[in-house]
Formats: sequence, structure tokens, C-alpha cells
Amino acid sequence: MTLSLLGGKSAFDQPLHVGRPNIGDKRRFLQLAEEALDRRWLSNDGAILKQFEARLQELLGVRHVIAVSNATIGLELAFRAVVGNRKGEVIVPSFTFVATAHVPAWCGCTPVFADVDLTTHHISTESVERCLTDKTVAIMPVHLWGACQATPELEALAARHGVPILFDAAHAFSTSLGGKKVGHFGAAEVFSFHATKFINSGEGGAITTNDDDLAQRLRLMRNFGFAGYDKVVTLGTNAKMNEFNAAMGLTCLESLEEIIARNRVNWQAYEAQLSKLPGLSLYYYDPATEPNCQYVIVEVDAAQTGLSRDEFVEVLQSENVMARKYFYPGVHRMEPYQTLQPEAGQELPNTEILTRTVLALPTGTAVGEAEIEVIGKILEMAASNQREIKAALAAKTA
Ligand code: T4K
Repeated sequence: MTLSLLGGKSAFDQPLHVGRPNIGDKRRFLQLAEEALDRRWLSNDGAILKQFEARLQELLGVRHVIAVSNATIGLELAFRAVVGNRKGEVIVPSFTFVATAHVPAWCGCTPVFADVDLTTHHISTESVERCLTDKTVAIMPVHLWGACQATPELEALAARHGVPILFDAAHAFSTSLGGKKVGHFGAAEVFSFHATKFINSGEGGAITTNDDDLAQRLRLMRNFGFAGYDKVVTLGTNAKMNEFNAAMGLTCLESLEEIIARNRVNWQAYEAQLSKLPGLSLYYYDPATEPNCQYVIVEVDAAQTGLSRDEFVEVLQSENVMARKYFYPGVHRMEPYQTLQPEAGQELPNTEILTRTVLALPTGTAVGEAEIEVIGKILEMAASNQREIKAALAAKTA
């Protein structure tokens, strides 16, 4: 095998994407979609939506599940319901998908970026503590990569300051900490069921809470504030999930165990490949957290490998392995935050490191052990031909 950058043919004919959707039983989805068509009931609290919410509730053991059209709007609803009209500062990580910060900013608050821990990639309690002021109205941590970050220290810190925590649980469906499932932490948690998430509804998400009053307000806010025909009792928006998205979500849930098992097998296969490659380390999932392993995250130590993260991404993509630089650049380097807070990076040394060194590799049901072996081989060949790779990349950009 010769690397494509060195004159060979790409290892894969078709792109292997990060975030390839897990589909589940296609016939089951089509059957549910057909039932919706026959019922002529396509949205607004439909029968499939109710089934989807009930199944989520059963799996999570939480009092309330409010399915929404995507996690970003779910976070916005939860934010508005928990924080209300207060305008202040909201502590968020910068090492996350941009939606986490956009939500409080969209609601008129100021995101304040906390730094992350280099091992867990989670916002560190010490950094959150440094960011807390009398203007802080909420903390929005992210269970990044699906590893739960509702640590007792973080919860105790928030409680001491009387600040609510709202978890961005976009990645964390079906994971737990100390036997408590994600879905039960903070004032509310929000899951994403976007196509790229291991349980997907195409587009979609769900808010979970054990607070009856909050749940009631969220249900009203999801549907323009309607409390019955012709009766609007509060400000709201359209955050409803339609029947086809719910059908996809329900179908995927029926394959939950199988998808997690595939992710775990893939993760172990990557671990076996990467253990042979000094300078490339796999993000470790603690088995005690029941990880869904939906991300395969690799940290590149360029001093050891001779190639940077960006160079590895170029090599992989030229082989049709569409590795991604999640999450690059840090949100503090995106607009409008970069202009509003140009100095933020100075307080985020670990975020700056991770945004330069981390890449994501394809996994899920569209990827198998044979492909992972080839990906391992590509990484190995890149590391052992670093001089030639650098020359080929320089020639490409010349
Ligand atoms: N919080 C966190 C921590 C998040 O990660 C996200 C979303 C959110 C909040 C917000 O959740 P939602 O409101 O979306 O429910 C993608 C997703 O669009 C986004 O949902 C996700 N995080 C993020 C991690 O990934 P991009 O900008 O990377 O999307 P894109 O178009 O580059 O596609 C990602 C990869 O997936 C590509 O390799 C192609 C592949 N793909 C994508 C789709 C849609 C497929 O193979 N098939 C598909 O159908 O954001």
C-alpha cells in the first residue's frame, strides 16, 4: 500500500465520514412513516412522538422528556425556562460545538469561557470557580464525547453560589456517572438526536428534567405557549418534533444496544491499532460511566509523531477517511466571540492545546474492524514517512 499523497490510490473508494448516521431497521422506519401518512397526523404531539418520548422516559427513568426539533432549540427553551429574563454571564466551555455558546448569547447573555481539563476534556471546576462573578446566571457544561461531567465538585460549587446548571448532553445519551443516568443532572439536560449522533432522528433533541413545573412550562414554550385551542398562556416558539423525525428516533432506539456494542467494538479496534503508534493517544472512556463510545477522539503529540494534527487530517482525508478537527477552532476564536472577547484565549491554555491536537475518526455502524485496520495502517505509514508527507503537502500548497 502506498499513501495517496505519495502517489498511491486512496485506500477507500467512498468517503468514510465521521458522523455517518446509524439507521436501524429501515423497514420499521418506513412502516412507522406509512402509519403517520395513513393517520394524516404529521406533527403537533402525534402518536409516534408520544411513543418516542415514552420510550426515552422509560430508558432514562426520568420524570419528564420533552422532545424538540433539535438540541439547539431545546437548549434555548431550557435556558429561557431556567434563567428567565435575567441578563448576565453564563459559564460555558470553549472546547465544544458552537451551539453551546450561541444559546446564551442568542438569549441576550454573555458567554464566559472556562478552560478544560487536558485528560477529561471537560471544563475544570477550578476554571469555573475563577469565572464565577455576581453576574453569573447559569453554568452550561457539556458532557463532551459522551463522558458525564456532572461531578460532585461542580454541582457543589454551583449550589454554593446558587447558580443553576443546565447540561448540554448532546453527546451523552445512555451514559451515567456513579449509577445516575445522564438526564437526571442539573436543572435540565438536553440531548441531541441529530443525524450525526449515535441515536438519531434526522434532526431532533430532547430536554429532560425531574422538575414538574419546569416540564410544564417547557411543553407550553415548545408549542407557541398554547395551553389548549385558542388559548395562549405564555411566550413560546415552534420547537416541535414531527412524526417522521420521531419515527427515525424510535427506530434507532430499537437498535440502541446493537449500536452501542458496535461503537465499543470499534473503539477497542482503534485502541489496538493506536497502541502501536507512539504519539497518537485515544481519548479514554471510563467503562464505569457506561460510555456510548460514539466518538473516536485521538490526540496527536507532534513532538513524538513528527506530524501535526492538521497533517494527519490531510493524510487521512486524501485516503477518503474524512477525519474531523472537532472542535476547532475553540468557540472563543469564532464570531462574534472573537471580536467581543479578543483576549479570551489567554485564560484558556488547555483549550488552545486541545483545539490544535485533537481529531475525530469515523465510527458507528457504517464502520467495521476491517476499515479500522486500514486506518491504523494509514496512520502508521504517515508517521513512518513524515519527511515525504511534509514535502508532498508543501508541494500541494505551493
Ligand atoms: N451541543 C453539542 C456539544 C453538539 O455537538 C451539538 C451538535 C449541539 C449542541 C447541537 O445539536 P443540534 O442542534 O444539531 O441537535 C455536526 C452536526 O450538525 C451537529 O449536530 C453536531 N453537534 C456536530 C458535532 O456535528 P458539523 O458542522 O460538523 O456538520 P457537517 O455537515 O460537517 O457533518 C458532520 C459529519 O457528518 C460529516 O463528516 C458528514 C457526516 N454526515 C452528516 C449528515 C447530516 C453524514 O454522513 N450524513 C448526514 O446525514 O456539525
